[in-house]
Amino acid sequence: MGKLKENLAKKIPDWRYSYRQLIDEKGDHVTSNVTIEKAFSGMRGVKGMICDTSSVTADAGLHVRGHHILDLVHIKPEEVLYLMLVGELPNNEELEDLQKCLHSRSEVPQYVWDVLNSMPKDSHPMTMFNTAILSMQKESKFAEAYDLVISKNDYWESTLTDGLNIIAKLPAIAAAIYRLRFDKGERLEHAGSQDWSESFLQMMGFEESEDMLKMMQLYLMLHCDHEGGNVSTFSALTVNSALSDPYYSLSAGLNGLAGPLHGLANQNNLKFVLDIVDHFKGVPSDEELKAFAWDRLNSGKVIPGYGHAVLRCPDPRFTAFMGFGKDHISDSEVFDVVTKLFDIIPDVLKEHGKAKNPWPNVDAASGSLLHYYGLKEFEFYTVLFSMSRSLGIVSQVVLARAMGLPLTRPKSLTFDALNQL
Ligand code: CMX
Repeated sequence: MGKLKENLAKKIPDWRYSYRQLIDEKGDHVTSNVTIEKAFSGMRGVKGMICDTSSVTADAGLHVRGHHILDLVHIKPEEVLYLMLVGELPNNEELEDLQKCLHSRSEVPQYVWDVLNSMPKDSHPMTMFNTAILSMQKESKFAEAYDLVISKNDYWESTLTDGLNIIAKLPAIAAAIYRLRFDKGERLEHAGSQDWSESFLQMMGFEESEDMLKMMQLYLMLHCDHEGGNVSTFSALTVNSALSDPYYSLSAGLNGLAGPLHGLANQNNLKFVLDIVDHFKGVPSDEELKAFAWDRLNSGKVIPGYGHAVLRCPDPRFTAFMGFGKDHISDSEVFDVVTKLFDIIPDVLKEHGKAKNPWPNVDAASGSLLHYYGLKEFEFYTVLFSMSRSLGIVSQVVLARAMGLPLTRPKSLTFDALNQL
């Protein structure tokens, strides 16, 4: 774990001190008022938890450790992992050290392949991915250390070990699922690259392409984190707060990512776009597209890739993908439809009058880039989102253990109790 662990260990004592000091000095400060309406609205806007890896503002979107996401589009997923954990970007030596560390832990136990091979051939790739992670739980160093009654102050170390052990194996696991699930032939072994995204593409069986590698690095970086209250991260943190180890916590969180209102929207968005291309035999006119969107809304379905629980602007991660697409993609009906949807859908949703945020989110553009580079099996897309989101979830559970955050346990009230307030 080398430099990452060394540098994180140096930071933790100061962070612990600052947390303690904040609670001592401002512990009774009110962050939000919780109304009955909030209790019925998924706790929207209730500021009742802490996350230091990233923050999301309604008008500018994601900031990772204070850096706006559009200022980070050049960095690799490994770098964003380091940034989330340590609070600073790694230098070249620290990056190489982390890549080496991940590479050295990347071998996947044979029983994981046996589990995947025994699953029904039409299992969703997300089910396979989360099952593979959970099946490795017996490897947990945290669970082992907990049984040996280590100090609470040291929980973060074995949590970090588990987290990096899992992250290191995700490219091989995801690539194997891709090949198995979509009949791409035998599983491919590591070809030796220490770059997390490159070794993933190699094991998937894609020809070497600098542009595709750049796109994959961007993809796996952009989805890394979105503060602490989103369904996947919040679920993972809740499970981890019971001191369930990172294998349990991560697979629990990623099960939430598999929902159509969350990460699954990326597969649904591309399906929507392909349906449009198919229906109109190409790129429709504005009027045709508008009518198509209204038909979908009138049938009670959401427009996947649009709307957000926190954002009230076009998601900067969408902007990053569109920027990449404009620089690298020509002659793609799919990308043209995605571009046109951005012109049409916000006004349609405004007129529809329900969505609080009519703008595109991260899932509105990502699929069109994957499709362009030949990764057309859209049922696989949420696995890619999961690989990236694992970086943020692991970072957050490591920090939660380092700060000794307690069991998550909000209070619920019965309808009668609320009614009597
Ligand atoms: N299309 C149609 N209706 C939408 C909509 C959309 N894209 N976005 C919101 N609405 C509707 C909601 O379904 C809700 O309707 P009801 O009152 O009938 O239940 C109403 O507008 C109010 O919702 P909201 O407060 O604006 O949005 P929420 O915070 O409840 O939900 C989200 C946010 C993302 C789930 C929602 O916008 C949505 O369903 N979008 C489409 C799915 C999607 O793209 N999800 C991915 C989000 C990013 C991610 O996590 O990956």
